[in-house]
Amino acid sequence: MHFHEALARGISSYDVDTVFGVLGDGNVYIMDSFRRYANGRYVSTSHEMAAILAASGYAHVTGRLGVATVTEGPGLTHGVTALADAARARRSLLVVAGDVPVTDRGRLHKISQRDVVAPTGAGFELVRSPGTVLTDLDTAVRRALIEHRPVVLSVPGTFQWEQVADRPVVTRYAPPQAVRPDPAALDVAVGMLASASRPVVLGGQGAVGSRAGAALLRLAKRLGAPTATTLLARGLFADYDYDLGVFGTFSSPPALEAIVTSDCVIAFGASLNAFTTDSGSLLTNKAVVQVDADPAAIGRHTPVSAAVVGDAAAVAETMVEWLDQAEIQTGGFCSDDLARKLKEFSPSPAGDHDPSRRLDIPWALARLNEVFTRERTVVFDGGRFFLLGLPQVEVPDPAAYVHTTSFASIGLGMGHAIGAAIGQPGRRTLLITGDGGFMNGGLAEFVTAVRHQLDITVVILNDGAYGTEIMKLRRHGLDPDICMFDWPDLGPVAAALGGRGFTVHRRRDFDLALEQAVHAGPPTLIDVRIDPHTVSFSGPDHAPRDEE
Ligand SMILES: Cc1ncc(C[n+]2csc(CCOP(=O)(O)OP(=O)(O)O)c2C)c(N)n1
Repeated sequence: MHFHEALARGISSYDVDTVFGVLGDGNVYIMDSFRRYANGRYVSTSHEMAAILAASGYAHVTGRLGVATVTEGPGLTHGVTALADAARARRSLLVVAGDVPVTDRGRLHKISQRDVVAPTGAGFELVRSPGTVLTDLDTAVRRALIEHRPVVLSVPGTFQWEQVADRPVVTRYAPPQAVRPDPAALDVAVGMLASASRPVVLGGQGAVGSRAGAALLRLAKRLGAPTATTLLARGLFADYDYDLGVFGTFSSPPALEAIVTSDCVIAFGASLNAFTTDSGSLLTNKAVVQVDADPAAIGRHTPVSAAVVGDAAAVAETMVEWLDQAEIQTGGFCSDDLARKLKEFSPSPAGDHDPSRRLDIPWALARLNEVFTRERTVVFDGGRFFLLGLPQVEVPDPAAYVHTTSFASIGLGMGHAIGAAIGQPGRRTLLITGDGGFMNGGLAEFVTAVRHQLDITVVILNDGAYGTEIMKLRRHGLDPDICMFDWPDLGPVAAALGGRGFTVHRRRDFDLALEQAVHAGPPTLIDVRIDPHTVSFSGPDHAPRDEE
């Protein structure tokens, strides 16, 4: 068979039924074969950045390998930001990148793909010859799954129409195993838990990945400890009365109070970075036990008192067994008072409900949180509104929150939302974005959402400004004029693009738009007009103080 057919069939043999991409010389035959011979779904986006982001969002909500394809030269360079974001978010992606024929020296698209990929943090593999295509593909897939990052498979155009033998794929990928802890390391850690009187169990992304939520909760209950999560593991313990929510710079006041008075933190699959520890200050004067399947994660950001290398669920279960066997008495931190404070706290500010008032971010997000169905995937773009609004919008579980700012870029929300909507069609996808982020990377991909009729609702918190930059200029007493924009009304724009669109200025209009948005239909955009001068420009400063 032709090389492009062998590669397409090979990709599909990894249980891949959906590929996101933008086509060109370097990949059009491969994707044609993917549809023709492998019965695959090819989802075209407007821009390569969105194709890779969509694969990333898809990988996050499904837990499967995400796959994207780009063509030679600018096809790959357009995807660089998305590769950097997905690498930092630790998403397992295969990115099939067509390259120019090696014989074609003068080709305009020519660029060293390996050098383009290197600084993004993604991996790189080359198809070395037509005969090694399936081995090279397997290496790329295996690395993406094991290394939890995108791997770009560069496919020289010279091979496209060569004949290759029809062979089955032989994979060298071994699914992850629950690594049991070293008894000596466990002994030290359990000793610390046994002597703690106010421990907190903290779950991070690593605990989500190993499906350890239930085991961690059993340990927390055995210890009489509250739970907490990193930002990326939000919702891991959502139904527990003593769940503090996010541990770190996004903690609520009652959660912070509990964290500050705790004497021991046991972290599972959490890197303990500066956001989680508030630059280390939340761990002062506490015993810190870090559990991680990856030895390289231990102590990466902060010194710890005890370390256990192993699978989160396996370690938590063994800890409970040992505490039981030694008949260790624990408890006391989970009081009725703590449960009450956590329950009574609401991130939404109290206020009047006058429907004729102009819209502001806290009110709009509180309303959205209340009205928009709970069966939702929440995607936040980046900007000042993210810092103000993230705690207000609840997520049912960690897979239902797609983080898009691992590279601190604005404009990556819409691409992620597309992949999330395709990966979890039974859950409605809610994208919350600023106007700056939406114009940066969203508008062209709203068209993609319409073309594929995706169930996405986009809420634009539109203050007609780069709010984040306004804050910065104002701090120095400078005129924020250069950060102000006069965008057109985006509601009618969305309607012209084939979606449902609303531009709303007052609370009552937002309610009317939401009433329609809660019913499934074409992709919906609500352009929420916020008066920039009503937003607090002093906003929370969530940047870690001690960035590396
Ligand atoms: C790709 C990229 N360009 C520029 C920035 C700098 N930046 C950070 S926040 C921000 C403003 C975003 O504006 P908007 O989406 O309207 O959100 P707001 O801050 O107003 O809430 C900008 C330009 C960035 N982080 N990423």
